Amino acid sequence: MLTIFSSNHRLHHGSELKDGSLKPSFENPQRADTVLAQVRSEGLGDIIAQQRYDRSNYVAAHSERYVSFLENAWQEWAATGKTHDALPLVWPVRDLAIDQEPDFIDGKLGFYAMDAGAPITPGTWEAVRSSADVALTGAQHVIDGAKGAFALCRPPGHHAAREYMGGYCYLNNAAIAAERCLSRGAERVAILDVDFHHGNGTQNIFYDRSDVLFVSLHGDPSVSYPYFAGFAHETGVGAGAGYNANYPLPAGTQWDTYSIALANALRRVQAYKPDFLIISLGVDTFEHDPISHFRLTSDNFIQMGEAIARAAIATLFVMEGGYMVDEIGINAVNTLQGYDSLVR
Ligand code: Q9C
Ligand code: ZN
Repeated sequence: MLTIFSSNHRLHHGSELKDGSLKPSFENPQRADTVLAQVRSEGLGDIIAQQRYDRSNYVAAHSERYVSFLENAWQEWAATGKTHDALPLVWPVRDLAIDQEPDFIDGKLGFYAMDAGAPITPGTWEAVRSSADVALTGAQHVIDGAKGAFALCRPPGHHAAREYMGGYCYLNNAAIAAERCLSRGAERVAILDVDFHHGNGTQNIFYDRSDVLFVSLHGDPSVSYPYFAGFAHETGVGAGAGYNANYPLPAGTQWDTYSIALANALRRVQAYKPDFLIISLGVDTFEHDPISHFRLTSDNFIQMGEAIARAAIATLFVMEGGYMVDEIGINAVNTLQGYDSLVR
């Protein structure tokens, strides 16, 4: 299958709070470069650069003012004399005011973030928009008739909601790709999120809509990030009622349990009869992932790709998480090879 990649991802290398101090983020440039190297060494298929897309494609899944915030945040932060990563330190929880955007950058950072896990650095916006462009280029390939494509996105996107960043995510690449499919004639798009963490951002964007089905397998949010979304009772609202399906699974989940939930999720996807399937492909379900708690093996990712292929829907794979840098390439490409082995 075709891989779409942007070297602009290297412009984003931020930090995160860990054990009481700022350390280089687990979400680092080596991740995407390792996946790319594995795509090459395995001969998965051609590798192409992203096309440039207009910002209206981002606004399709986000709000105008949020996209403007992302575009301008570093300049506003740097104008205060700061040179280190921009991170929020105050959030409008519960009864605090959310009716107006703050004027000052410190307030804006909290207004547009769910956590302190999405640092803004000088190169963040260029990397973020390029990552979305990678997903859009991949979407265009399946729209044009490809049975599969791999958008090697970095930074990831599935924690980014219509109006907030978090969890290493800024623009929601999978959601932006889904909107592109709909704007080019698709009637229904399904997004299956297999990242270890619940895709709260994607759920948020499509929660009240029936034209995008969101299905997610993830660590039980009562004990795993993002903690405040991903429960089984979250099934959608209004026109979206019944078009959101969460499969929270306990810490320590192995393939025997995971594969049953995956089969149920795929049955759900097939019953929806989507024109396209988008996989939010996080491989942080790996047994040795440093921040997650499932126990999938590298071979299990081949089985995952085969199971997805049996659904027989044109599929765009969008890279999300996976933090065991040594194996992220093997596990991501195993999934894609499993898919390709049954789709021709
Ligand atoms: N000390 C994705 O996989 N918290 N995001 C981790 C680690 C945030 C993960 C805490 C995890 C976000 C795309
Ligand atoms: Zn994750």
